[in-house]
Amino acid sequence: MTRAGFVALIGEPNAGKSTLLNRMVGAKVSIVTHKVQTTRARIRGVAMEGDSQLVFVDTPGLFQPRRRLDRAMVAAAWGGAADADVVLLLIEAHRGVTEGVERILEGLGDIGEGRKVALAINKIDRVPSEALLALTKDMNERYGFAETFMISAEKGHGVQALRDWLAAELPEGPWLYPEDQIADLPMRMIAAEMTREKLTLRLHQELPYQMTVETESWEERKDGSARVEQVIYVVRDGHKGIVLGHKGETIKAVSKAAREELAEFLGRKVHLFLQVKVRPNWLEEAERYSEMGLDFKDGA
Ligand SMILES: Nc1nc2c(ncn2[C@@H]2O[C@H](COP(=O)(O)OP(=O)(O)OP(=O)(O)O)[C@@H](O)[C@H]2O)c(=O)[nH]1
Ligand SMILES: [Mg+2]
Repeated sequence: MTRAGFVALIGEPNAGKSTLLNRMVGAKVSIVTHKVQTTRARIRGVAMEGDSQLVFVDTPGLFQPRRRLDRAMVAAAWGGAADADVVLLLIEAHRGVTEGVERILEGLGDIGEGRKVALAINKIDRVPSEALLALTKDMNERYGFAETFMISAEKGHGVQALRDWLAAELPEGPWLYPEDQIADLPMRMIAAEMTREKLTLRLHQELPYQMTVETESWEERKDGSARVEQVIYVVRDGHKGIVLGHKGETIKAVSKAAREELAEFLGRKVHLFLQVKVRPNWLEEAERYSEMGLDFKDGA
């Protein structure tokens, strides 16, 4: 008998949700940075475990939203939890029960009805194991988790046990995706995310949050390579200068890193062309949100 279902990964920004999704899938389908609020929309990755097909749903981090984009991201995250068969809450071992975690636990009250909610204490490589028992106890006194796992998404510790448990929890039924599919995200969006990751890693302070990347054209060429054109939207002239960098050095380095990653992902040659456009109001434009896979009205 086969099983299949959705596992939503929720948690504060930076908890390691995208790192865990990539590890489960065995490929990098969701971008990862050391900065908070990296993931902006729901990203599905597919993993097989025995006869079970686990569809992991990576979500934006849950935090107190201020701007329109924040609200749309948080709505997408809770929406992912509400649609899932199993919800997995990730917290960071070294940070413990933060105010942000407390707020998420309040929010879980409603979502928890009719679905299993499990806890994953992530980044256990950063704390001594004695600390984990106290944290497990504290969290389980606050919420009735079906199970608690101690993992390191980055190093892989504890991940197989989590996988086995999830595979057994999913409802019986036919698989939802072809067995060899690893992501449910258009290639042009994966490509735009790769460029956004490289930019985020290189740019400082607020800039990554005020920037978005879209794939404008994708052409398959006769020689088997792909020609990809992307636009980086920023809100100010000054930001454009920063993204370009001295003598265009920054954008050149970003373009090279993104092109190499995309070529490796596709297993063929890629020609990547980046253009920076100043668009003071992109954070208020419905079209930008739909390109990211977000609901504009949720950000109202
Ligand atoms: N030490 C350690 N670092 C980790 C682990 N898992 C993730 N990280 C790091 O934590 C940072 C955030 O990881 P992400 O996977 O981007 O976190 P996220 O929860 O998806 O973050 P948002 O998309 O912003 O909500 C990155 O620098 C990761 O390398 C872990 O098990 N141990
Ligand atoms: Mg993420």
